[in-house]
This record gives sequence, structure tokens and C-alpha cells, in this order.
Amino acid sequence: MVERRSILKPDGTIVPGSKPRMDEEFLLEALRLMMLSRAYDERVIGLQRQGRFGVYSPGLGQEASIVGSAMSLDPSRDWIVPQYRELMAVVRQGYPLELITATYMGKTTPDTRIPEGVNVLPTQVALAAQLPQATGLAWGLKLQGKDAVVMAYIGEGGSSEGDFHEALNLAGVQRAPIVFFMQNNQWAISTPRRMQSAVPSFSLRAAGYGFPGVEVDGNDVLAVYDVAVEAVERARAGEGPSLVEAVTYRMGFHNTTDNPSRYLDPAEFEEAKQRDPIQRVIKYLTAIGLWDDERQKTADQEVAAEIERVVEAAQAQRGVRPEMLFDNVYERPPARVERQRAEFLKSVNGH
Ligand SMILES: Cc1ncc(C[n+]2csc(CCOP(=O)(O)OP(=O)(O)O)c2C)c(N)n1
Ligand SMILES: [Mg+2]
Repeated sequence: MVERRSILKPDGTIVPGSKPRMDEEFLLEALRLMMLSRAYDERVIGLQRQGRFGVYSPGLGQEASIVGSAMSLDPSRDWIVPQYRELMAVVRQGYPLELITATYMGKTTPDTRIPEGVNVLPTQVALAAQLPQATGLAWGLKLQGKDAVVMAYIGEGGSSEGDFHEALNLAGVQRAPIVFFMQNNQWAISTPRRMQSAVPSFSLRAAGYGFPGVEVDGNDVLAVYDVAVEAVERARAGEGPSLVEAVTYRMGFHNTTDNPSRYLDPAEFEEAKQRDPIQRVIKYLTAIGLWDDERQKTADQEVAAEIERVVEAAQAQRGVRPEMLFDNVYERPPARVERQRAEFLKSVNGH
């Protein structure tokens, strides 16, 4: 049996004898991001249903895992390599939410690309393809003598890909400064966790690569943060990679194209809701006198206002211009390409 690390229990009490590293100010910041995540999911699912937003994978239910892991990093030097469900992690890293929103609205223009100095790689939908690149990034940072760490995200489903093995193996050999952060949300679209692997805990796989693996309650932001900080500190000290398995639950559909009522047991879903990561932080903060109805109301209003600001800013972004097809291909385009561009513009402008 592998120990599943936990600090904050579902009823909002602390596991006796445990001392979280996260102070109260940081926990309030974590809660704000978790609430922003939940409210953003709801808002953009509505936009998607109106045809104003692209295919979207919510972080619903996984907020503690996403936010707690990202908060262990120093955005000025560390990197995040995401899969596709870690939106608030990249926001915490400094990627403006309005730019991400604009991209989901189809505005993939130079104005909406990841800004210079934001240490984030783009979303990766081809499962596990981000991991060999993440290992390369971490190894490269090490060769450059930087004390930076890479946090690379993967789902339990993605870990069945060959790239997972190649990336972890090479990272172990090179003692690359990387944390492989696996969100085990029990589902890979409609494939349940039990069909994914016979291993009792995905964290055990780390042994095969010669570095530590740890399992944590992914709905417990205090424990996720602790485990992530330990792994980041280890990487920064030159001791190499770690694998973290955050055991959580996808509290909704896979993405906006999915219909989980075709495969999900409603009883299991109801049971998972009892482990809601946001409610447990609120219960804890209420018990220690740092949260009440008044603060909840203010926080809800602030989050709603922030989301409206973000959506408006994204809508105001310039859209894609057809002639951008020709941009960024040649530094000095040959005459033939210039001619094609002019002809193309003439045809789309109708003169
Ligand atoms: C190489 C590859 N195979 C299949 C898919 C289709 N696909 C997209 S998401 C997904 C499930 C991934 O599950 P998991 O890694 O657990 O991440 P989660 O969606 O649960 O966060 C699959 C099979 C893909 N994107 N890439
Ligand atoms: Mg999954």
C-alpha cells in the first residue's frame, strides 16, 4: 500500500500532527484562484454553447491539484509545461487570462501569443507529447547552469503513452530538474482508471526510473502544495526528477464535446462531490475565523467582475486576418509569395 499524503480532510479539519507549509495568506490566494477557475469554467461553457468559444476542458473538481502544484513554483524562473486542463496553473505563472480566452475565441494572432518572459509552453492535446519536450527543457536549463525547475503536467490516461516512458527515463538518467505532475482524475474521456493500468498507484512507476514517486490527495490544496514544494526543492538542489500522482476526480464532462451520462455512474459522481476541493478550504478557513458569508459574497463579486473584464478584453482583441497565412514564413518573402499574397488579398477584399 502506498501512503496517500493528506493534510486537509474533506470535513475541513486538519489531519492531527500535520503542519502545512502554506501560510494563511497563500491559502487565501489559492482559494481565490480556485474560485476563479470554477467560475470561469461555468462562464465559458456558456459561451461555448452559444458558439462563441472553442472546445474546452474544465478543471472542475481538480482545482486544488492544479492551483496547489503551480503555487510551488517561482514564475520568474520556473517553467510550466501543460497538458490541456491546467488553466489556472498557467495563469498563476503569468499568462494573462484574457489572452488565453482570446485564443479560445479563435483569435490566434501575434497579439495573443504567450508573452515574452512568461515561462509557459503551449497547451498540448497529443497525449504525452509534451513530456519529452519538458525533459529537454529541464535538461537544457540545467546545462545552462540555471536553478530553474520545470513542472510538467500529464493525465493518468496520457501516462499510457510511450512518450511518458521515454521522458521519465531520460529525465532520470540526466537528473533533470523536473517534476512530473500527474493528475489522476479517474477518467480518460470514458476510459476508467482501472482500464488504464494494473499498477495500484501510478506513483510506483517512478521507481522504474530511479527517482521518487509520491501519491497525494489531489483535492487537498495544502497537501498538494507541500508535496509539490518538496519535489521542486529536490529538483532545484540538483537531486533530479520526481513523480507526483495527485488523486482527484473529474467532476464534470471531459470537454465540451463529451456526454458523460452515457458512461458515468451517478452514485459515484454524487460521492465525489462530497470531496469538493473548494468547499473543504472554505470549511477550514471558516473554522479558523478567516471566512464568513460576507467574505464569500465579496469574493464571488470580485471573481465575477474579473471574468467579465477578461471576456470583454478577449472580445476586443483583433481577430485573425486571412493574410496572416503568409506572415512569419519568410523573413524576406520571395516575389512569388508577395504576388500570391497580393492576389489573395484582392480575392478576399473583392477588388
Ligand atoms: C495520442 C493521443 N491519443 C488519443 C487522444 C484522444 N484523447 C484526448 S484526451 C484523451 C483522454 C486523456 O486522459 P488523461 O490523460 O487522463 O487526461 P484528462 O483528460 O483526464 O485530464 C484522449 C484519449 C489524443 N489527444 N492524443
Ligand atoms: Mg484523466
